[in-house]
Amino acid sequence: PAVFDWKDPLNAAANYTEDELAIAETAESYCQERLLPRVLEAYRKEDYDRTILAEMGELGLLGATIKGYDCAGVSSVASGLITRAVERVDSGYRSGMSVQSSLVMGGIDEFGTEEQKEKFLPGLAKGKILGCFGLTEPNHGSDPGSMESVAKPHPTKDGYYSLSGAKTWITNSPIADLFLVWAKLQETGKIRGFLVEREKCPPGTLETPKLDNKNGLRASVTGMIQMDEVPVAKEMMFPHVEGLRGPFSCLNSARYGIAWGTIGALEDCIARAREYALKRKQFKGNPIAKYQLVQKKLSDAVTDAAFGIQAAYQVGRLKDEGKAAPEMISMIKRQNCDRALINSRTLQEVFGGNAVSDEYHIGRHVSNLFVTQTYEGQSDIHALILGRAITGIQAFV
Ligand code: TGC
Ligand code: FAD
Repeated sequence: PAVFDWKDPLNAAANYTEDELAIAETAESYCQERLLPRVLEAYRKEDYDRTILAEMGELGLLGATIKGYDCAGVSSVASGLITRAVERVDSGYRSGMSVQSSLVMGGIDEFGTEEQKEKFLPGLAKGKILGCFGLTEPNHGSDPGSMESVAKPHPTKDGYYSLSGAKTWITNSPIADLFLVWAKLQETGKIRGFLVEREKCPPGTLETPKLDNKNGLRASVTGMIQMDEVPVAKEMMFPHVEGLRGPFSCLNSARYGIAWGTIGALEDCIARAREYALKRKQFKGNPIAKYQLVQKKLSDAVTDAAFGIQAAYQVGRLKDEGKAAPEMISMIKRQNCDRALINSRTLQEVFGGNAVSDEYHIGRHVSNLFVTQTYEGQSDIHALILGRAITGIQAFV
């Protein structure tokens, strides 16, 4: 007879291939055994351990959908399962991985020259080179098309551009070796992608100050990229993509991953709240799990998590067939981030005063999930992307 499993209510596991199940198992074991024991200290000290990316690289978890260049070449569903496993522990750990895998490696794989791919992808795949993605600027977040960063012909070095401008809220920037920076080419006014290597920047041209004292995503390092006439060889520009299509194509993969990941975080909240509700007794020795109001909170969260996984799965299969429209990704990114945030916040109530202690983990997920709802297109921006597709009318400006 069919059995209901609260951990996988719609039996999503039946959809996955043997390979996908094995990859999910590897990722889950690594995350629970190696990441979970580190997360509280990392979060308290706002400290990201860069060896995590090397460990993930060893397991083939970075840039996992890329074929060749020492990458695993797995399906989009498998990469979603990896992301979900990592974010079950912490959204910040998933963030560090997403930037490396989807935004930097994905960008190079899609738009880089063969030389750029051979030079950077194998090192990025092993976590030996650490990447970051600079799109957002202090004055331009939701509207990156208005960016001010500029690439001019270098005044003294032939064959080089000179990059100037500032990027902010950049995951991994303070410790990154390689910067995928988006700036407008002065000659054309069009946005182009540039690969900037920290070690090649003359002193004083590139600064990456850390943004301290965040109240979310503290296990991930975030900073600025300040560029003052950084010399970049012309062959370090992506040759064939111009305009916002470049950065947004990278974002399609990262946003897809966030749709899986945030459900992983919600699933962790569910498991912890369920366990707590079964153990905690109030009023005549009853476990609080006996009370209807508590059961409803769990039912809502379990339902949203199950629907979220099914939707992400569907888009993953379409992605591999080349049939995933960006609006589908906006839909699952927005819905899963919003539902994960709302449900985790409601489940926080189940823990009573103990929710305030970080050892119960729930407060950390709630704070992190606010960030996931904000970056890679805030939820209202994704609503407007969907609204434009539904009505044909642009609402941004
Ligand atoms: P719009 O007119 O819509 O488009 C301009 C050009 O871009 C193309 N395009 C896309 N191409 C591929 N995939 C997509 N999803 C695309 N969306 C748009 C479009 O076809 C067009 O191409 P072309 O060739 O005709 O020029 O541009 P717009 O300026 O009106 O865009 C508006 C809007 C709001 C949709 C867009 O600006 C937006 O999505 N804003 C949100 C900004 C955002 O997501 N920033 C993310 C920064 S990176 C980050 O947060 C990383 S956090 C990572 C972590 O730590 O995990
Ligand atoms: P704003 O654009 O100022 O938006 C503020 C509010 O106004 C939002 O609610 C927004 O929805 C709303 N709003 C704006 N315009 C409209 C409109 N037309 N209609 C209705 N509502 C609107 N960026 C990178 O490039 N790389 C990274 O690695 C990266 N990592 C990040 C890590 C963290 C921890 C954080 C917090 C951010 C990161 N970001 C990164 C930046 C992130 O993508 C931006 O914060 C996000 O795109 C929103 O931009 P903003 O903060 O400038 O908000």
